[in-house]
Amino acid sequence: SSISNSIANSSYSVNTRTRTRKMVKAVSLGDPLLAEDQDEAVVVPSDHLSQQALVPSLRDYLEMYKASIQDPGRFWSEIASQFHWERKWDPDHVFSHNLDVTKSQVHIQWFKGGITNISYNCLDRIVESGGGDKIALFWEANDPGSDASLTYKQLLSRVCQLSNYLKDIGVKKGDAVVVYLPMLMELPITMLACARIGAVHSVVFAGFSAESLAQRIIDCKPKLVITCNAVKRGSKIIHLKDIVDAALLLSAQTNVSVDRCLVFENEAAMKREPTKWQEGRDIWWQDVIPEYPTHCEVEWVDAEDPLFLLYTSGSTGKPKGVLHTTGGYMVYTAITFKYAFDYKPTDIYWCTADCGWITGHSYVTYGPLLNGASVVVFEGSPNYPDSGRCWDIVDKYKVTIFYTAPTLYVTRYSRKSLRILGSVGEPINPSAWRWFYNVVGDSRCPISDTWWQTETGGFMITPLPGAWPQKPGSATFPFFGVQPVIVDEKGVEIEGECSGYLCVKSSWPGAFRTLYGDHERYETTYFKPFPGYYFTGDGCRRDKDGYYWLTGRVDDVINVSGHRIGTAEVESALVSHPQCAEAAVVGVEHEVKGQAIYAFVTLVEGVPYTEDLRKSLILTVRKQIGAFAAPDKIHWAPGLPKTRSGKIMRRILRKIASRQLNELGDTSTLAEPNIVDQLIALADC
Ligand code: 6R9
Repeated sequence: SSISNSIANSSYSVNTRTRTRKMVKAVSLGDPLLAEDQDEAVVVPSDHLSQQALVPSLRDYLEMYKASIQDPGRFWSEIASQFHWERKWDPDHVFSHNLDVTKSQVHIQWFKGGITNISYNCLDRIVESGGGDKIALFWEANDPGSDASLTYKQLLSRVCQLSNYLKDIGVKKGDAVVVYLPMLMELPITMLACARIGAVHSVVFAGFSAESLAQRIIDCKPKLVITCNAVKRGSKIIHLKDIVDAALLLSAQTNVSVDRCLVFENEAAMKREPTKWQEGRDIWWQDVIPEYPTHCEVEWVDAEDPLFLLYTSGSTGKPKGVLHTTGGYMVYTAITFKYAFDYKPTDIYWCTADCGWITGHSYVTYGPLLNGASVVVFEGSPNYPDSGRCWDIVDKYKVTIFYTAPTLYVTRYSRKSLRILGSVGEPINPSAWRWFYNVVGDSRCPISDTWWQTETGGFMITPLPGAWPQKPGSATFPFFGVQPVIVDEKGVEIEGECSGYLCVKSSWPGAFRTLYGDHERYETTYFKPFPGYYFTGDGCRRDKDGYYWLTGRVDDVINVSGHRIGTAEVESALVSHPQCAEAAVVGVEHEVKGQAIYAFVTLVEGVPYTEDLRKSLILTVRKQIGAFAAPDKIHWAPGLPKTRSGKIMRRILRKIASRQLNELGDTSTLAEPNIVDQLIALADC
């Protein structure tokens, strides 16, 4: 294909060019570089690193990459064969897809007809091949000094007990189970127990409010909700069961009733006594689960049977239920984990993400366990009791692969055990990259800046450690089987050095298959903007060497510390406040969080804007969505800049929010142009 050729040609030249360049640049690695210098700054892997890497050179990568594009069926069949399948897929139809909405319905299928189980592949397969006594999970509690661990054999037993319980209460293949748990070992256990019996888990991040949880419960109508009584986050105790109670009450008002709520007693946070209880519905985990047998037959499922639902923010108010299926997701998460982190069986791996997000699904639970890895699961926050906590954990477990978000580099100093660093969630700027590399990684550990999304299931553009020179701030090249394309406004593919909208041509095994209950929205959001392609919602630049540089969302999604928040969600929370008439939310650059939420609000006539009202508006958002979505700034607006047809001109609001007042552009199409001056005058009120 032309894309792989263009990468091939440009990258070969990088390799030779950068080797000579190293001598000039290597000494200045820690220096701040000017933006125009970015494309030139490279970090060349040491020979030692390359020699031991799974993919030792760019040449090896290109060979594999070309094979994956030229004959995807063959390439992926070979990889899929490493797993256990009760029955193999049809070798003549390894995959089938249509990404072109103008032709017919969009559909993606991989390994259809193949029968497997991901929980079996994560656990039984490892135990049967002699890995039973290896630690699967190291669990580190919120409070230092408290920890636990499970071997693969023990994890399998725990999973089986829960699976048996779920079966016993009538949970069947295809039923949804909502999981509202913090980072206890019971969270991955629950995911694996659902998968074992073919139930579809939907994990809701335990920082979401009762309203947000209810919204998700109403959408997927689970057979039961699994939660815990309370959790300690830093020095605060959060009563999760109360939040679930409120959510179930709200769901019942919409005629979605949930018969059962399984509650894990998280003693470290709170004893069971004070927990509010609904007899008949609520049941303590510890009272029932340990009674069940530690063996549970696997429910074999089709590769295309659903594995999980994960809700994510879009540009309208209603969260989207991203649906992943079993076979393709399994193969894709496993293999991306292996290559992007150059995984070796001796590694100790820690991913700081919560299982409430996709990173926790693919790279805390499934990807690493499918590789038989030892995974650190951390309940707490990285700066509790102090900012050295992260590094204490790295030392304690001798972590070799550390995967985190750019905002998490709280205090930064090197740890000897580290071998590979990973970054995810938002664009990492070159100076943060250099800190991570020079200080945390002691100029020794390659950084895998992994670009991907809830929708993609696994890594899409990522460095492979040791295979090629890195450029600080660039996610570098596509993973095997992934064909990124950059298109212009009209959807025309641009070749070579360019910037535009990032799309993906063709499908890959980890791709999501639909939005739960709304295939039309799936097509409209992702496949209609640029027919023939999957549209990512991200902007992207490709430099002259073929490296990809992600530039952030181009739609109405704000990325706060790696958490996706739809502007429309925050807006609808704000306008639900009785004194708020209208709201427009934009993202502004933020030094630590990447982006911050900036809200313009107009008030109901006659209502004065006060400090109390500002606080109460923020509280409304915290209550409706969660603390992480609270606006950093409320900008009181007497009116919003609108076109004559009534469309809010967000472009102008973004400029006002970031105080780029001489870049407001054309304001002549506004219905009331003088609004802009009023907003500027009120900016610092
Ligand atoms: C995995 C995850 C997806 C959005 C994505 C993009 C941003 C993620 C990134 C990155 C630049 C990276 N993003 N990784 N931007 N470089 N390495 O975060 O999934 O929560 O769905 O967010 O995050 O904007 O479109 P998700």
